[in-house]
Amino acid sequence: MYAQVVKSEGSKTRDEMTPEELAFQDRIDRGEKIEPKEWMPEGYRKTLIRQIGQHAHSEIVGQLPEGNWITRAPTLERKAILLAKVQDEAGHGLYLYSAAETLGVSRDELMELLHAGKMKYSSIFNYPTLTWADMGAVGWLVDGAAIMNQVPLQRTSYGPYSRAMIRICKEESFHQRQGYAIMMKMAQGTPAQKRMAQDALNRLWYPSLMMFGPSDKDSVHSAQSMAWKIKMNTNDELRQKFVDQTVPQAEYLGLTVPDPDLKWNEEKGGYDFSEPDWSEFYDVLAGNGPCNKDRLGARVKAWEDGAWFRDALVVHAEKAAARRAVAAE
Ligand code: FAQ
Repeated sequence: MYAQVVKSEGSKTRDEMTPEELAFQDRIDRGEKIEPKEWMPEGYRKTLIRQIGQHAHSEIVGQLPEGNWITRAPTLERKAILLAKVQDEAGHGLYLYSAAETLGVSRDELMELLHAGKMKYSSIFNYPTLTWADMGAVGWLVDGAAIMNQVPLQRTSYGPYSRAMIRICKEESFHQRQGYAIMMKMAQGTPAQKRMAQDALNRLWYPSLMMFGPSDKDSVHSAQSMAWKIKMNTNDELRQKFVDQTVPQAEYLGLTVPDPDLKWNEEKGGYDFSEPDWSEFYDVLAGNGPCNKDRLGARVKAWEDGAWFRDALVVHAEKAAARRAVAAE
């Protein structure tokens, strides 16, 4: 199985593997889960920290574009739903930071790397949320893309990551449905509301397609990550599935996907569609998206503002431990 996968940068063929690496690869190929204290190649550990850490950061940075609308939600019910969704994202971040901690990296270390710009978070969160319809489009498209990527990750080879994904996916489906419900309301509303819904789709369509990462020919990590079952599908496979699922949903809403070349291809049983502008993608990754500075600035500020509370928790824990030690004497 491993030999069939295209060799990626830094990956080894079976002939190049040590006996330990071969035994590890065989466990992966048999579908066994790898657990924290077990032996693993250093590259496997590093790749997991990179991907899980990036994913965790995406969840907490991803709170910001929607957090922006909590105080302006149109009804009490919408506000309660949005609040719950944004809180769920914080929870997802925590499951994932905990999964990363089992690989020997602390949450504080990951935060430091994020704040120093040395770790990434999903490009999508560097775009602004300009109208209430964006809350619908984020839930529908962004959570929709997230689910498409994350459902297969429930079967990923690293136990703690796979278990975190099972919980996360349950909540993400609710997120997508609440987004689609907002889109339905807007699309069936006044002409101005329908225009807002269309405008949100126009702005968020291509950034959502970018969430799956560069096209397969430019993906650095896919081959090795798939051999290790850290990733279960290629970026293009998931992007195609997302387009095929989402286009009929847009049609049902009476909205137009902003791609003049979008066309059903009978032969492949899927849509042909235009690629996103990859130069824009790499520019956003380099820190030059419309909101990169705001997003990172907000995270750094939240971290600094919360320092007194983290310190107080440590002091409290130390005092409680000291009291327990005295009581035990
Ligand atoms: N944004 O070789 P590949 C959510 C980087 S869902 C930023 O193909 P890989 C839920 C990539 O890291 C969003 N960077 O990389 C939510 C690598 O750079 P590096 C988060 C990107 O890892 C919804 C380079 O490009 N989900 O937050 C992106 O094999 C609503 C080369 O790319 C996950 O993270 C991008 N879009 O595949 C929250 C899922 N794409 O690290 C709130 C888990 C690529 O070498 C509201 N992650 N890069 O410096 C994955 O499945 C993978 O990491 C991919 C990328 C598919 C994202």
